[in-house]
Amino acid sequence: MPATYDDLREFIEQVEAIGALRHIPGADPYLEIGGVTEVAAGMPDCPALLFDDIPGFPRGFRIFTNATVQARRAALALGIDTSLTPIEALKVWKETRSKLKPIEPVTTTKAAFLENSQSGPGVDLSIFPTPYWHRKDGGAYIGSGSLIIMRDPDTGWVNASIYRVQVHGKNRVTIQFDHMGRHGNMIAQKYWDRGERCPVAVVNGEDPALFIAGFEYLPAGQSEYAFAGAIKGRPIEVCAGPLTGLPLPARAEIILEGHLLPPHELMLPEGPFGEFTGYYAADARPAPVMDVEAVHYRNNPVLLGSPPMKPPRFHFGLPFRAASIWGDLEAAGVTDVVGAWQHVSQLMTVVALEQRYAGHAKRAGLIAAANSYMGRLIVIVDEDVDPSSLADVMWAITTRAEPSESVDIIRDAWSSALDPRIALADKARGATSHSKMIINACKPFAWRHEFPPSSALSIEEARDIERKWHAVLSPR
Ligand SMILES: Cc1cc2nc3c(=O)[nH]c(=O)nc-3n(C[C@H](O)[C@H](O)[C@H](O)COP(=O)(O)O)c2cc1C
Ligand SMILES: [Mn+2]
Repeated sequence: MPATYDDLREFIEQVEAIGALRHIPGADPYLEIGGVTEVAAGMPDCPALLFDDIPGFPRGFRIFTNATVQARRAALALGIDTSLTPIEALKVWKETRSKLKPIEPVTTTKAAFLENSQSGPGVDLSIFPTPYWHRKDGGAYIGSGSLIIMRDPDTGWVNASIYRVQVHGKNRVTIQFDHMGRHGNMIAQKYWDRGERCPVAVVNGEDPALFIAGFEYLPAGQSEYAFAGAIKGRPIEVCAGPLTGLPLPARAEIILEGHLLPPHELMLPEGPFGEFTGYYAADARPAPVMDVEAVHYRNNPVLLGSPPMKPPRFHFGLPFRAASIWGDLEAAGVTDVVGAWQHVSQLMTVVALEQRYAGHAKRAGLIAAANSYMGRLIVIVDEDVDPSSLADVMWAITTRAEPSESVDIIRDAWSSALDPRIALADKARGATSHSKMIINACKPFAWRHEFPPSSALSIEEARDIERKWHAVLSPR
């Protein structure tokens, strides 16, 4: 069943309907909204939060956070059955994702975001509550989960992915590209190379299918809009922005239009900004500047806020990158994989498989390690271990792995300048790789049948007991 919401507001209603929304009046955008978001994301049920009555701003100018930080709401956003366990839901997503057919957006001239507009000298971003998320941040960020829209001047390809957006005064923002290979940077560079400014739009308060699409690694030339359409099983409606002509999601909440200035004209110090590792890996650095020349917003606009937080809190309660790795393993011909997961906000990858031949587990481990961005720890477990349960995984490591035999270290592997454990001097000379540890926590292949049997219930047995004895074990 595909996702049924048409915009962020309808998603918020669906979150409310499953009892997962909390209304928070009166919180201050300076650190308090960020603080409440972080505390709530650390609670067992990680509720979603809708902030209103924000001091200094009109009632109705709202901020929505923790949208998809919990597994059930990540499933809701994808239109996956919310009664599935997290690992079952991820499996459904892995299978759906491999078969998704892009659905191109359709154009409309009726856009909700045109209800209110500012332009030229009338642009004033200070009318929106803009959180200062973490204490050591370099400023307020209107874009923590916002889509950046640009069009390739040669091919017409429209890219729509997430880069953070810091506010610098009433009509200026910076956009941060982690590296030069970000599609937004590649497109902007084409304009800059011709001595032109790059038309750009920042979409704040997009629906969660767009939010998820904006995070996917899609090949250059493919549009995140079409991927979001595929998630929903119907096209995203877009409307040409009055200033840039860029296609913009018609039902988005707050949209900034303008131009990204060539770096030789102006750059501004950006950040620092609390990162998903739970650290500030870099100080303020120069970033491209967007002159905001028009702003459009719906009545009572809702900003979608998704600040990075200390692990295990993460933007997505289902580890989507683990679904990609699971798909990569299958594509590489590794059979019998029964599950994949990531813990510690993507920094640890676990693959579960049913060992069929000597070296099978290591084969999976090497592929998973190669594709684990910034992840130092990769663990392979047998099929009876639930990779989504850190407790189960640690049980396997401490009982089935022998450190002197079961650990491999891979050097000079994929990380990033955000890695807190890479020395600043190394980063400065571009040495941002790190080492990865693969732990084979499977029963030793050669004597797996003689390995002491587990005394625990199987996953199915435990599930049957829970079903039968539910009323006694969890009385309402
Ligand atoms: C909430 C959130 C914030 C992100 N912030 C940034 C950012 O500031 N800079 C960046 O380069 N990537 C950021 N990313 C990662 C990119 O969105 C992601 O890698 C995406 O696939 C890049 O798309 P592209 O290939 O079209 O450039 C963020 C992702 C999420 C979910
Ligand atoms: Mn892209």
